[in-house]
Order: sequence, then structure tokens, then C-alpha cells
Amino acid sequence: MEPYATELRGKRICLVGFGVESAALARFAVQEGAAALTVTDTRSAEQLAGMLATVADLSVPVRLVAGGNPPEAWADADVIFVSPGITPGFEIKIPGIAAAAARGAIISNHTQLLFERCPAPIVGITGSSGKTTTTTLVGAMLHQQGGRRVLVGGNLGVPLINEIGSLTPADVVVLEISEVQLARLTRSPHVGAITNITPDHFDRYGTFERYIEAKRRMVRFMQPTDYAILNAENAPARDCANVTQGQVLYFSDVRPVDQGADVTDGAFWLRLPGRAPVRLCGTDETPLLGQHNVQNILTASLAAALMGAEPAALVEVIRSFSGVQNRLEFVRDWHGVRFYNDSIATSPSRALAGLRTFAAPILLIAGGKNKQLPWDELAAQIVRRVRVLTVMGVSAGYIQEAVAAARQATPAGEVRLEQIVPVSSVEEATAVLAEVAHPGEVVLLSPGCASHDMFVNFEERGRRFADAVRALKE
Ligand code: UMA
Repeated sequence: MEPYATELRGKRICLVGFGVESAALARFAVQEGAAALTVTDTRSAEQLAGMLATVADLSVPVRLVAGGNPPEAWADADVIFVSPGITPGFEIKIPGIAAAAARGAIISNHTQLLFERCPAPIVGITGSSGKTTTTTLVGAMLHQQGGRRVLVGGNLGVPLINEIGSLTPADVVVLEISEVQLARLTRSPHVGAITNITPDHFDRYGTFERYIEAKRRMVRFMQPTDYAILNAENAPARDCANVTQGQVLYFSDVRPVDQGADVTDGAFWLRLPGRAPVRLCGTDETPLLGQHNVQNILTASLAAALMGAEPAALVEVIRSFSGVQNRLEFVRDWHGVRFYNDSIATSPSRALAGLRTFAAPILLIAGGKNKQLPWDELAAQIVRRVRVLTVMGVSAGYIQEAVAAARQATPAGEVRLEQIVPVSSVEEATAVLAEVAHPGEVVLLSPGCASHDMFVNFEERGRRFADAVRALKE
């Protein structure tokens, strides 16, 4: 048998960062015959007790180095797996790991190992926004088609390494891949889609060009039998065609494409190479809101069709799929006021997409931890589309300044914004906006910032908003 690129049998493994991917890798490594396992995490042993419990049944004991990531944790390791949170840019920011690589240790991560070992074709989806919805849609379309095993996972929270032993080349794996997971990847999927590339994560990459470079890996290592699905209307994504040997297919929500998927005369169209164009259904037949979801549907339809899903299966899912939690999720109609949870909007460009979804006046909850991204475009739209703005978190002051500047630059007749209210919690924001909302208006949590200053993650932020909305008295 061919030796694996990353052999684990008899090896000493170190897992740097003890999150869900490391827990999955620990189990996999033991199954593969690893000789020793060390995990190291900056969190304390107490904080890691829950994670440790998930690997307590392994036949190889897990040595824990908690409260830091000191080099002694991997001093004798043959293979070092690094968690996504530790590879924010291209370089791993822990110098001792580079030294271990220099002495011959293999440095890898969950996504890379999955690509090395997975016997089934992989459909990978990345992009600055739309990843999770598109990935979920592709999975639903392939399930709807039936006839093969379909696994859906990746950045949306499900590490799949322990599933690959039961997979065959007849199955299919659908993976959401973040740029952090892409940053060290040296393989591309069989079908790889880039929904869009917009300024995000400047704090990690320093420049937009480096961020684009990470995303390009989705298609960079493709063979001519692979497929790259690119957004024709987004230059950084479209230009990825220049770095791939895969067959390039485009999608566009505004004009017909030669090969790919598009919107023509108000309907979704599929134009696969060597096949007659197919009209799927009207764009008004999906319960999903927003132009970005039109793009997500085009991407997903194309990816699923390339993996063998027939138009009938695509249409069934387009007509019935009503969205993913925290992504413009409809929460409640309360006295004619509609409440939407878009907690996933952790950057200004995502919040902008959320705002553009609604024609009705918006009451917006924004703020959180700023990722050093420009707010001017979003601020200009807030002034025009939002009637009442609440701001929270460490970036509240920054947002107020950006909005004040945008208001000065906007002709008076175009200003809708009446009031900015600083608040100290998402519950307070919900109460304040419920008080002043008129029937027909939309209350939207679309913060444009990361959540970590006030919440464990964006899911908790969304859940607390939805709970507060459901608790509003009739
Ligand atoms: N840690 C250290 N040293 C450091 C930094 C972190 O020890 O210098 C520790 C942390 O204390 C933590 C551990 O590393 O206990 C691992 O955390 P992690 O979040 O890096 O890893 P996982 O729990 O395995 O989660 C990862 C992804 N995390 C990140 O990308 C930061 C999850 O995406 C993903 O769902 C999961 O793998 C399954 O693939 C989260 C995310 O925020 C949701 N993704 C970003 C996004 O979607 O925008 C990219």
C-alpha cells in the first residue's frame, strides 16, 4: 500500500489548540495507531475539562499542557496538528513550531489530513459570505437526489475526519472551508466554489491581497478534470480563473453566462458544458430573502448539478429551503414588526448584504468587536435605510463616528436615520427597538462586527436576540 503523506501509525502526535477539530483528530490518530498524544491549549485545565472528557475513552492517554502553548509540548512530536485559530494568516504565529518543522516534524491540520485521506470526491465551498448557506444547500440538493451517501461538514462546525473510514469513492463530501483552513492546504477539491471575496479579516491578513491568496487555494491545485465555480460579478473571485487548471464555470445573478448558472428573465438557469440550458424555476419561488441568496442558490445548483443532481432535485430544494440559523433568519412577526436574526454578519460587507435585503425601514442592532475593517460604505447605507440604530460593544463609538460622517455627506432628502441609541446588551437593544418600531418595519440584528467582546460566539449572540424577541409580550 502507498504510504500516507501524513503517516500516524507509531507516531508521536501533538495537537496545538484543543477545539472540536483537535478532539476529532485525537480520536482518529489513536485509531490509526498513534504512539503518543499531547494536546496544548492557552486555556486552563479547568476550562478544558469538558473537552478532555470527550477523549477520556481513548486507549492512548492524552497528555495535557494547559495555560499556554510552550515548545516543550511538541518537543518530541513527529506530527503537529495546528488548530484554525492558531493560523490566522499564512504563518503560524508560534515560533517554536517553525523550529519543529526545521527538525523534520510534519506540520498539518484537520482539513489537510481530510483531503489527504478522503476516498470520496470533495465539494468545497468558500467565500467571504454565503459559505454556510451554500454548503447546506448543496448537501440538501444531493440528499434530495439520493442514491449515494452525502456528508456535510467543515467550518460550519462538523469535523469529518472520523467518518472517512466508512466512505467510498461513490460517496460525496460537501465541505465549508474557511480561509484559515485553506491557508495551509496543498490540495483542491474536485468541485470548488468561491462565492465572493470581499474585504474581511484584515486583522488576520494585513492586506486584501494576502486574504485573496488564501482563498485562491480552493482552485489552485485542481486538475483538468476538476471544476472551479466562480462569481462572474466579483473581480477577486472571477480572477481565480487565472490560477487554476480546473474547468471554470461562472455564475451571475445579473447577466447570462456561457457556461455555468445565471438569472435570466427572473428565473434560475443552469448551463452545463455539453448540455442544453435548463430553466430551473423563478427567483421568486425561493423562501430565501436577498440578492446574496440568489447567488448562493446559483452556486449551490451548479455544484450539486456537477455532482449529478438532476434539475428536479435542485428545484425541490430551491422551493423548500428556508434558511440557516443566524443568517437572515426570520424570528417573529410582533404587531406587524418583523424581527430578523443575521448574527453571522460579522463584517461590514455582510451587514450591508443584510440591509440591502429589505425595502422596508430598518431598525438595526450593530456593534461588537471591530475587525479593523472600513465602515464608510455600510455607514452610508445605514443613514439611508435605517430609521433607528442601536450600537453596542467595544466598537460602538467607532460606528457612531462613521455614521455621523456619512450623515454629513448625505443630501438631507436622502437621510432616513432619526436616532442612534447606545445600548449595553442585545436584550436592551431589542427592548428599545420594540418600543419605537412601527408596523411594517423590520428589526434586524446584523452587527457588522465579531461577537467576542460580549458573547462566546455569534451563535450565542443570535440565540440571545431570538430569545429576547420571543419573550416580547403580546
Ligand atoms: N488556542 C490556543 N492557542 C492560540 C489560539 C487558540 O491554544 O494561540 C486554542 C483555543 O483556546 C481553543 C483551541 O485553540 O481552545 C481551538 O480553537 P479553534 O477555534 O481554533 O478550533 P476548533 O474548535 O477546532 O474550531 C475550528 C474553527 N475555528 C476557527 O476557525 C477559529 C471553527 O470555525 C470550525 O467550525 C471548526 O474548526 C470545525 O471545522 C469557527 C469560526 O469562527 C466557527 N470560523 C471562522 C469563520 O467562520 O469566519 C473562520
